[in-house]
Amino acid sequence: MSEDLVLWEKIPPLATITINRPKALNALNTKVLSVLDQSLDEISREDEIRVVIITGSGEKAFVAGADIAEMSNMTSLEGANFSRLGQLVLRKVQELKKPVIAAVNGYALGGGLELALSCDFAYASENAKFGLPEVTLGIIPGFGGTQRLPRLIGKGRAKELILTGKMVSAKEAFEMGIVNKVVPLDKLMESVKDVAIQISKNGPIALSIAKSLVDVGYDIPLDDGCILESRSFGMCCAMEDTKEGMKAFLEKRKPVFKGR
Ligand code: DAK
Repeated sequence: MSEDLVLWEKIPPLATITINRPKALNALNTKVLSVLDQSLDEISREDEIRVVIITGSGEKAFVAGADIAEMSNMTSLEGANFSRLGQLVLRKVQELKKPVIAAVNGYALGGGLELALSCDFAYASENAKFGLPEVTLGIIPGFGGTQRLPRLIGKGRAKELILTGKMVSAKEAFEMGIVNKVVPLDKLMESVKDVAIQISKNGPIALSIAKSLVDVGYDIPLDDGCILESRSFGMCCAMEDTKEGMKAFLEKRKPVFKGR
């Protein structure tokens, strides 16, 4: 069943999405992208889910890229549609109103690295490997890699990865700023869940606004970003959660956020 290509489980306040094609190292084909798209829609409607984790099935790969077998037979139109589907799904990850963390448990290549880049940040296992090997196949990254990677790690480092197509280790990826933390494979989900739980305790609307301010603000002039921040801050002042957060501080108790 195509639904099994992507599994998602909800253990509030977290949801974990698992790309589940381990025999093909979780490569992204049209069906996987479509089911991932549906899963994101379902998760976005669940208020009790506060933070989302994306990982890959098995111990070898997060996602080893877009599906080369499927792409090898595409016409120009099919290629453009496939690239657009991937870009739209990854944009949905980026714009989800809940923080999304990538738990990179192995190869994150091509579209797999691009999926991780669309998340808010990533932790990796020691065995993980990263790269954009598209040019070795005579193609270019098609799911936003030429745009998101330089924004994250700078143009020079991004171009080195994109133009060589080489793979780097989790340690190198950490040093470049692609991932925030590297842990042994058997500690990866525990580490990601720990930080996800920490995030989930914060006001959900504040999280959503802060996430979007960082993303939107990054691409506009500083002054415009600061104006956007002030307006958003003003909006926060009208929220029940803001009043609750500050009241709880003054009353020396933990806040109870309701997402209002
Ligand atoms: N697609 C399809 N199948 C894949 C795959 C992939 N990306 N990666 C691995 N597999 C399959 C292998 O074919 C193999 O299948 P069987 O032969 O068993 O049927 C199985 O997974 C296990 O792989 P290996 O036998 O190769 O395993 P190894 O441990 O020896 O090697 C590896 C692991 C990750 C180093 C190797 O599999 C590898 O190099 N994989 C390809 C990595 C890669 O090049 N990824 C980038 C794909 S390109 C665009 C849209 C999107 C994109 C670009 C343009 N537009 C339409 C404009 C994105 C492009 C990409 O992501």
